[in-house]
Amino acid sequence: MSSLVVFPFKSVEVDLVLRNLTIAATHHAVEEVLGVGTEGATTAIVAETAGAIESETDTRVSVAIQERIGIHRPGKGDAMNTAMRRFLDSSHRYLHFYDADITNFDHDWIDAAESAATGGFDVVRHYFPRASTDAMITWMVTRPGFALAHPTSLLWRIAQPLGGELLMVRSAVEHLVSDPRVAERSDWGIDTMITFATVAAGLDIAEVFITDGKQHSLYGSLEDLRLMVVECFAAMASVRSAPLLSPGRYHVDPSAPAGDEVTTKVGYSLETTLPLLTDGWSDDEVELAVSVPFGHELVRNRDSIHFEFADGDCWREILSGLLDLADPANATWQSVIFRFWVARVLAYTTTTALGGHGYAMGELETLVSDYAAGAV
Ligand code: GDX
Ligand code: MG
Repeated sequence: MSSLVVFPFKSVEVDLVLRNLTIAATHHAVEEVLGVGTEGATTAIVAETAGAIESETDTRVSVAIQERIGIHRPGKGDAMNTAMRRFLDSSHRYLHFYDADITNFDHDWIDAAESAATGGFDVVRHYFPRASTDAMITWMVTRPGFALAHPTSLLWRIAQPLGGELLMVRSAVEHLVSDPRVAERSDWGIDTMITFATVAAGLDIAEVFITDGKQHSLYGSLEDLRLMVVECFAAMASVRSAPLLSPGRYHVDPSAPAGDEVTTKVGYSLETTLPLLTDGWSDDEVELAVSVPFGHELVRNRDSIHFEFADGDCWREILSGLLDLADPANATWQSVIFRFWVARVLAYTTTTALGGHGYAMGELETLVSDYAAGAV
């Protein structure tokens, strides 16, 4: 009985990575801890200190540079795929992944996952309360997209399909490593693809609730999320017609109301986000945008800011249109989808989100279920 805990890291403060490696290494069930970084100074410094943590904790601690495995942008996906291959070369029983920038990581995260895995689940996913204007890719792209494309599946019910905190048993990792769609996804799309592949294979999935939430670096303008929006959309769109086996066992821990820390948190800066809608339109973008439902509304932003049209009903049609036209390698398509998403996030932030945290979360959940119900 032993576990490998992996932290993919890039642009995270060295001390925070070291802190998290050390916490994982002191857990009784953990036999090995691995940081997977990109080539550069941070990885070199973390690697230099790994030996000291190993002696201090009497647990194997090492650092690897991510291999080039996928075909998309080399990113977090290559790091996770590198780790999954290393895990299969070891004899460990469970593989855990955690983001390296979590500032409130502790043994509870590991305990929660281990206990569900011991209870027989193949995949254990952590979920936690999030600010009503956080998780905007999950709420506006991944869950609604899965609801439209796979309405009778478990996919759209998964609370945090992009979550980087999860445990997988050996057979689940073997399955993922053998799936070319997972191996290819070297970018931010990896989380979407892992969610898809584990659900599609009918594995037994549990979602465990972390009451305190995840504290980590937040964003400035929505511009910080441009790549993630495009890559997560591309991953979701790539499996929109893929077949799924019947679902396995599924358990979700009940959630609890979010504390003040979460409910009062602002997800992003409104001021720096507005120009993303109005500035720099090319003729090609206009042409593509107007071929999508409500595209004429979006291109009005060339004259003045305009996002109120992007309510939940309208978003269903826009998202279906964007799924039909998906062309992820095309820069014009990337820009148009990003602008549509910004409009939707702003429309939601200035209406539903103002109703308070509990109300907004309820509305988002209802909207996703309505999309699924309407698509059956
Ligand atoms: N080795 C490696 N290479 N690590 C990376 C890379 C990369 O190219 N890019 C990011 N990371 C690490 C990063 O240092 C952190 O430990 C983790 O991956 C997540 O990245 P972060 O920048 O903290 O992403 P963020 O925005 O917190 O996103 C997380 O939550 C998203 C979500 O649920 O909304 C992350 O798990 C995303 O995959 C997920 O989409
Ligand atoms: Mg983070």
